[in-house]
Amino acid sequence: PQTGGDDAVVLERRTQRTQPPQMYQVVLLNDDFTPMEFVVLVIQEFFNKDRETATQIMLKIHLQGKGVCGVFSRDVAATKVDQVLDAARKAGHPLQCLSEPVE
Ligand code: NFA
Repeated sequence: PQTGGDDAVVLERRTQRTQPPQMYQVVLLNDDFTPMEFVVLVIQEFFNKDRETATQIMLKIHLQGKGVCGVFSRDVAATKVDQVLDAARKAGHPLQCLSEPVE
């Protein structure tokens, strides 16, 4: 915008490109009770992973405490979290899932 001949401001605006939207990683957390098989099925179902990839992600969560299942726009990430928590609750498992901004 015109700011009355303030060159510093004009240069700033000309080089500031529109940023891509913030992305969110959906993370599953380890616990001592949720069966491994349930976690694998959840990762396959809601994150569209094949069984081998889902198993690798599950084992990473089991061994390291948490693991990223996918990266999405904010709305899609929130929906994934809801879907996972709903499935876990219905199955009676304490599996926890959250989303967090990437970087
Ligand atoms: N730690 C769980 C078990 O030993 C498996 C698990 C993995 C749970 C990943 C939650 C997330 N049954």
